[in-house]
Order: sequence, then structure tokens, then C-alpha cells
Amino acid sequence: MAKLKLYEYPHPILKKKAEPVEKVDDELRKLLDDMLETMYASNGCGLAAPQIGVSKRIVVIDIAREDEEPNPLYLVNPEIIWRSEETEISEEGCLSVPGQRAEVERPASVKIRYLDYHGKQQEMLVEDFLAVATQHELDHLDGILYIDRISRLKRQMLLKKLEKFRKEHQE
Ligand code: GNR
Ligand code: NI
Repeated sequence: MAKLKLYEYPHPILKKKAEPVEKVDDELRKLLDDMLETMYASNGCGLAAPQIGVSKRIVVIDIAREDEEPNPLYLVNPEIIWRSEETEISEEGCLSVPGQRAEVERPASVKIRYLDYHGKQQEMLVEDFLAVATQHELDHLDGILYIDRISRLKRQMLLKKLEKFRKEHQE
């Protein structure tokens, strides 16, 4: 396995709509494994392929806490096939927008259809924090960041703080 480089805002690959995967083969599984390793090494709970510079519709998620068994989820060509009317506001962060967080409103629960690690079609109803993480990752596949879902004023303030954060954290 290998830890891959993370692409950060405002890299243009993060704005592109990613391409569907044609076949779940060993080469794709290698990429999924490398994405999971990269996500764990970065202490993230989700990662979408555009964040490692690959414009394909694949996502890995693991929302298990550190004191729990790992529980990786691999989503290939995921689609939302149902959204709840009810919404929920929660605080989000993104490995591609380091050091920042903001409150985002999204459907509280969604149903997704996807191909799993073995290429088998699956459907799953996701709720609570898994619903937040799933929608955040699926947005990446359409070139959308959580900062695109907050007000212009809040985004401007967040991007100022991002500049400051980067100045303080550069080597
Ligand atoms: O690690 C992550 N944490 C997180 C917290 C709240 C809402 C969404 C996320 S996803 C993020 C990793 C990431 O950037 N995935 O694209
Ligand atoms: Ni993200």
C-alpha cells in the first residue's frame, strides 16, 4: 500500500466532475486500498479520489472511532437515490481545506446505490454522521466542497483563516 499526496483547495481537480468507473478490477482495488491508507494516515473519516488527484467516482469512508474496530466502506460509482425531507446542520471539515470547519445543512438521511469492493451492486440507507460523511464525499465527485454550501460571507471569512493557517503551518 502507499500513502498518496493530498490535493488542496484551490487545485482545479477538486472542481471537476469525476468520471464513472467502468470495471472494479484488481487495479481499482489497489487504488481503493491506497486511498484507505492515505485516509487513515491523515486521520480523516472519508476520502474521495479527486482529493488524491484521480478524477474517478470512488470514495472510501470509515467513521469508526479509534477505540473501535476499523469498518471501511468502499463506494464505486455511488449515487443518491433518495433524500429525506428532514435536514440536519452539522460541523464539517475537509482534508483539502486544512484546519477549517463550518456548519453545513444537508438532508438528515439518504439512500445510496453503489458498487462495492467486489463490484457487486449494493443499496444502503445512511443516517446520522455517516449520512454527513457520505454526502460530503459524494459532493467531491461532482466538484463540490462543503465551503460551496455555506454563505458567501462565511466562505470569505473561512478562506481568510485558511490563508493564515497555511502561513502558520508552512515549513
Ligand atoms: O475527515 C473528515 N471529517 C469530516 C468531518 C465532518 C464532515 C465531513 C468530514 S469528511 C473529512 C475528510 C474529507 O475531507 N473527506 O473528503
Ligand atoms: Ni473533503
